[in-house]
Amino acid sequence: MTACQCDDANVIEGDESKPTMEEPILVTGFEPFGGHTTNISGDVALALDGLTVRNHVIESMVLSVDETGSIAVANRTSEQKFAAIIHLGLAENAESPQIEMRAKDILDFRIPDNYGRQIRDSTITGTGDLYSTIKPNDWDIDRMIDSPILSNDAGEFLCNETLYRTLYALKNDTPCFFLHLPLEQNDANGLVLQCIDRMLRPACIDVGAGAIIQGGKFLAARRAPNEKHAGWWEFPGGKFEDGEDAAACLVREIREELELEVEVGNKIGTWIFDHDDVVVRLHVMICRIVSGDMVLHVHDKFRWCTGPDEVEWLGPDREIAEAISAR
Ligand code: PCA
Repeated sequence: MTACQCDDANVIEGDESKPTMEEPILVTGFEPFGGHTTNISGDVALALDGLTVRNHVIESMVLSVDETGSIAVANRTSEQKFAAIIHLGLAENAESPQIEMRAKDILDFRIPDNYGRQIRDSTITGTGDLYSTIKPNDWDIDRMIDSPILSNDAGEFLCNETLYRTLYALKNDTPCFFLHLPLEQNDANGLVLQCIDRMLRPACIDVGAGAIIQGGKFLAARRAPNEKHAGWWEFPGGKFEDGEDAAACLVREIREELELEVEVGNKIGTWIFDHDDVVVRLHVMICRIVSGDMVLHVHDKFRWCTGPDEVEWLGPDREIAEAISAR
């Protein structure tokens, strides 16, 4: 390589003024309130201050449990852009962490806030409920730390008010939601970091993966040397094209990759897998060959497997092979 080519490779045009720091992530918790002497949400926020997720530094704030606290982040968003905003609060009666998807346009305090304010049966703006700007379908919630659940009810107190005021103020698509934490859980810090990672990672790409089954065995194919992830074994398939579902995608992909005509049967399951540069949602379907003689186009080898341990699987495909074998 000449010096010139080498230089070219490292120069990104117009990059001189680009700041090296990415936008920060804002994590907020609350001070204790009601009869509590502590509040896990404020403790977690402080514990994460200064950590880095996907190249973004976490900045934390502990909010007062009153109107000033509820509006603090809304005010900050007018001056500063964040890569993601996650509000934390204590849900004293919850058994699991709750991913709050909705901020209700309601205030109805059972107890006064820390300033002595007690609002009953009132709205916040009168313009209706607002919704968190995250895509939980891309999160693989079932496999997250401490089994969080999706919730549509953030209460009628300060947590709801804070989420509402922040969403109302946000003029862009900054991912933002509220995580209610129960009084006790195993790893609140880990869950919050995992939520932040989910907020910052790319959207899922839907991919069909075919479990081609014949004579009690299932087909594994090895990615050819010139393909991405060369040498790893996988279930044949590929990205959904516009308008396709998993079945239509698999009929087309298996025709293109293997020159086989297949009939698509039941779904085995869905797996979300983060390859770092892309996140895929694999829709794994049973396929049965109806005609054709196999010709490999993107693979260099195939094998009919009876169990999950016979090849070096790519990403989640080993887990998928286990699920198929267990049937
Ligand atoms: N939880 C309260 C307000 C502050 C907090 O941590 C709530 O659920 O509204």
